[in-house]
Amino acid sequence: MQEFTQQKRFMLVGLVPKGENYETTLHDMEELESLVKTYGGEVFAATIQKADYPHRATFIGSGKAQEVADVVAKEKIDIVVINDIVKSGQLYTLEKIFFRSNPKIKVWDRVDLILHIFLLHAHTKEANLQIELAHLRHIGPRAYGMGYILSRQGGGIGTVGIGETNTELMKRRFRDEIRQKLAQLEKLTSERIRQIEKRKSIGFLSAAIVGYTNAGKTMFFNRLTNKTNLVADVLFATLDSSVGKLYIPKKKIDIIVSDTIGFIKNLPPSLIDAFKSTLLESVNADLLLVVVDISDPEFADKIRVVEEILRELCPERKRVLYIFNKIDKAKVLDRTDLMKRYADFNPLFVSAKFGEGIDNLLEAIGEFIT
Ligand SMILES: Nc1nc2c(ncn2[C@@H]2O[C@H](COP(=O)(O)OP(=O)(O)OP(=O)(O)O)[C@@H](O)[C@H]2O)c(=O)[nH]1
Ligand SMILES: [Mg+2]
Repeated sequence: MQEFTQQKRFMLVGLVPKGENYETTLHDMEELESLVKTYGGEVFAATIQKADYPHRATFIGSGKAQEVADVVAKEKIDIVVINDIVKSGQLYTLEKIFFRSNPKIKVWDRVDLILHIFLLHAHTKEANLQIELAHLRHIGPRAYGMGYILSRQGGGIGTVGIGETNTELMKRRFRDEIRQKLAQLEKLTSERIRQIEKRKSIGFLSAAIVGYTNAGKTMFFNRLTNKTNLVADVLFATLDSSVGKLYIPKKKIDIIVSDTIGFIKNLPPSLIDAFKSTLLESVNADLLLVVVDISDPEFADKIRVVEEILRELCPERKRVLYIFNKIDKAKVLDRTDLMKRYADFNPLFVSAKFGEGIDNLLEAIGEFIT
């Protein structure tokens, strides 16, 4: 995969939309910086624009665009990321404006950045296919008519200028490629469904670990199942789903536990849709274990994001346990208050890292899983 050969220099651009406060945008920008680091890049400049509505042609407004162009030249920026979901045409216009500062400049939106990270971290065929599909759909209009085409090698993310090309031909290729990948993915999805059905028919109950990215889901999964899946202080370390067994003393049974891709703010529905195959394990589980990084000052906001995505994924409400993780790291931890605030979700307090609270958790799973 030719994702990056040398560290890229990034500039971030944020927009404070109507009704949102500056503080929230600042936190979002911090998260964007973590995403850039996860990708292996470094941030050399950032700017925030207050705008009630995104500008039609340039999203950030032409004055701001000019200002960014100057910084691109001065700081030798390779990639500008807009912290939002931005239309292809607007990204293209911005690229044209920044071209004079750096002819190789790339302008990405938040989704582009996430997709590039996904591509770096994908290890299974299913994950790769889902990402390629999501990318094709996201870049759709940019894939033809604007001098861009997807790199053919392994369907990777990458763009090669081709000048003037037959737009109709490209559109057809684009549609064929989507159809082909969908067919491949469908095969893998039915295999996954077959496995889930098989486990159900044997009588296995299942619990799915879900939550915001970097909450500690995989570390928690490893602790429960004695596995050694990759745990890392980056966003989206996990992109697949894996399953393991857990013995529940109270019921004297083994249950299936699954770990999967984490959630993040401002995911377009098409991206969630692309990962439906991977997320099947979670959707089909009898119990959801929502892992929350309680040492994160933004945890309440992240719980809201996770709840929103879960509502979309599983409209019929499942049994849920909130697992407040990283209690060893939390500076303030008012258990009584949290128990009250999240009483509907039977909060439990654990440290996946050091094992604290795991016995109580096994008790609770035994009680709630049916
Ligand atoms: N201090 C502390 N750190 C933890 C704990 N659990 C996880 N971590 C750390 O949190 C980081 C993320 O852990 P992961 O298990 O990879 O998190 P995840 O939710 O699977 O993340 P993604 O797969 O990237 O979405 C790692 O650096 C872990 O070492 C905990 O209980 N205490
Ligand atoms: Mg993980």
